Amino acid sequence: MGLMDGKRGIIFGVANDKSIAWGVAQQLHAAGAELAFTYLNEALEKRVRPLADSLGSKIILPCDVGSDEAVAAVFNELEQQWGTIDFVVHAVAFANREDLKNPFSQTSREGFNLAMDISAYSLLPMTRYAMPLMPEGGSIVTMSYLGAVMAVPDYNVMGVAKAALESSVRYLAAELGAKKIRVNAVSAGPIKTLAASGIGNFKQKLRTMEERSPLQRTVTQEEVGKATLYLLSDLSTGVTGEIHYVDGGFNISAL
Ligand code: NAD
Ligand code: 0WE
Repeated sequence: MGLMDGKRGIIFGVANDKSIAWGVAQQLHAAGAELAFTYLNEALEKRVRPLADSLGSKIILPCDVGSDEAVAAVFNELEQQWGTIDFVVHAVAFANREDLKNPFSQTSREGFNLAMDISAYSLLPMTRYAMPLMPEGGSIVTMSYLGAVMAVPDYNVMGVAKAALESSVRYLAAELGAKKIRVNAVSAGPIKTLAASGIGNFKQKLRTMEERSPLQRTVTQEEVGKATLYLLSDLSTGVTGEIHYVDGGFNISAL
C-alpha cells in the first residue's frame, strides 16, 4: 500500500542521477506512482532513458520547455497513452552562465527574457495543457530557491525569474482551485546538481549554508523529494499556493 498507488504523473527536469527531479522521481516511485519523463535533448536522453527504465517507466519524451508546441505535444501523448494524469513536476531552470556571474545591472534584455521564459513562463503552458488531463483534480509542484525573495550574491536574473515563478504559483493556485488542481513550490537549499556545477564557488556557498542554517548542514535530494511527494499526494489536499521551504531553515537565519 503506497501513498501514490494508482496515481500517474510526469516529471520535467531530470538531467542525471543528481537532479532534484530524480530525487522526486525516486520518492514517487517508492510510493507507488507511475511516472512519465521528459528530457531536453539527445545528449540528456542517454542519461534519462536508463534512469526512467529503472523505475519501469514506459513514457519518455523529448521536450524543450521554451516551445509551447513541444509542451503541448507531451501532454497530447499523455492523453493518448493514459487519458488522465494526477500530477506534474516542473524542475527546470536556465539562465546564461555569464548572467550568474556578472553584475546584475549588466544582464542583457535577451538574457533576462531567456531566464524568465525557461525558468518561469514554462510553468504556464505546462499547467494549461495538464489541466484538461486532470478532470478530477490534481497537483502541480515547481522548484524554487531563496534567491526569489532575497538578493543572494550571483543568483541575479535567476532570482528575478524565481520571484516570477513563485508569484505564478499563487496566481495559478487561485485560478485552478475551483478545479481541485493545487499548485505549490518547494524552495530548496543548495544541492550539488548539474545546474549547480556551472556556478562559480558553489562549494563555498554550500559551506556558508552549513555554517548558518539551524540544521547546520545542507539538505539532500532525498529530503527535497520527500517534501515534494507530500505536496503531490493526498496528504496535502488542503494546501495550495504555498512556497514550502526545504532548506534547513537557512531562510530564517541568513542574516
Ligand atoms: P539539473 O541540472 O539537474 O536540472 C535542471 C533541468 O533543467 C535539467 O534537466 C535541464 O535539462 C532542464 N532544462 C534546462 N533548460 C531546459 C529547457 N529549455 N527545456 C527543458 N528542460 C530544460 O539541476 P537541479 O538543481 O536539479 O535543478 C532543478 C530545479 O531545481 C531548477 O528549477 C532549479 O532552479 C531548482 N533548484 C535547484 C537548487 C540547487 O541548489 N541545485 C536549489 C533550489 C532550486
Ligand atoms: O536555480 C539554481 C541554478 C539554476 C541555473 C544554473 C545554471 C548553471 C549553468 C540556471 N542556469 C544555469 N546556466 C548554466 O549555464 N540554483 C538554485 C542553484 C544555485 O545557483 C546559484 C546559487 C544556487 C544555490 C547561483 C548563484 C548563487 C547561488
